[in-house]
Amino acid sequence: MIDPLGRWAAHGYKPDYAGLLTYSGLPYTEDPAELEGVDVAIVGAPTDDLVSERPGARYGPRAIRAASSLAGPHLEAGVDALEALTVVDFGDAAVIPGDPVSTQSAIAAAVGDVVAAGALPIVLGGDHSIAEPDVRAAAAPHGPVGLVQFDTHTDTWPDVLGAELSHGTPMFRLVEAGIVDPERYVQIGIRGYTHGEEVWAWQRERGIVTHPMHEVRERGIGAVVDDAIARVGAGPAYLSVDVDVLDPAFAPGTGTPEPGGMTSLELLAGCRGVAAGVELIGADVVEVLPESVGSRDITAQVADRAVREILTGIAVRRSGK
Ligand SMILES: [Mn+2]
Repeated sequence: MIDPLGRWAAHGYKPDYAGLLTYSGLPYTEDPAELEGVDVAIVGAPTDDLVSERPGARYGPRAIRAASSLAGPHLEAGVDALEALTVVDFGDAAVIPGDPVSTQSAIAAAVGDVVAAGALPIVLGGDHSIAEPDVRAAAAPHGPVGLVQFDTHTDTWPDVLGAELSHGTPMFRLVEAGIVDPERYVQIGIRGYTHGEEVWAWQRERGIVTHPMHEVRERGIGAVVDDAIARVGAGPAYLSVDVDVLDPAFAPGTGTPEPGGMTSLELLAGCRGVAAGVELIGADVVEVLPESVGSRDITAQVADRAVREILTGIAVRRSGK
């Protein structure tokens, strides 16, 4: 285990911009044997080989690490997740650019190491295709799992222009493979002009619940998240956060931006609510394009805070508060 505090150890913290870059300055390891006793491990999945529109999500994990804030108590929740939980940065999966099949295997292997150690993986994307190996590995000990997805798009197309491996298809593939239980699968924030009746028909037949963005606008994020938690119910569940659920004003750097989305406040409250309300077995935050026009670290900052809210929700749930 490498302690990034390094030469600043005597001070108890280091300048944010100096020293080894890890998530929130957490200890770093790539050795699965060092995951013993760890509650949560951060895993990077830097790949964007399977996008249908703008590339650049391969730079997401580094940007999120660089934007990550230091440990400290959550003002509203009253817990310091990084104090309450043992969290480490497990580094990046050994992605192979141009070989998405090998990349997916590498992501599943890294997430599998975390799961085998009894820790909970939080995966930094990467485009949304990484959800397939993430959920597959996280669900392996459990059988079919629940899923809460914050997203503009359902990502339940059978193919995109004939391509079955795509960031538009992971949720279709996970349901069809029996890894996600469609009756415990809830989507929040869906909008835009891309979903045809064939998508809704496939989802309806399987009992997938959608809370579109206009419902979030009308009822508020709290009511929608309460419904999602009730629908997922007891039993293991995964949380997948596509930052394109945010309005591009809050997340300009993403692969398929769609105006009319959530504010940062709504998404952050939603992430904490879901993580505190369901039996979480893993999470990912995807589609951060830090090099996109107008993005720089704005999108990475909100992605980092989404991770922190998930960690806070986990800490709240485990504290029994
Ligand atoms: Mn998506």
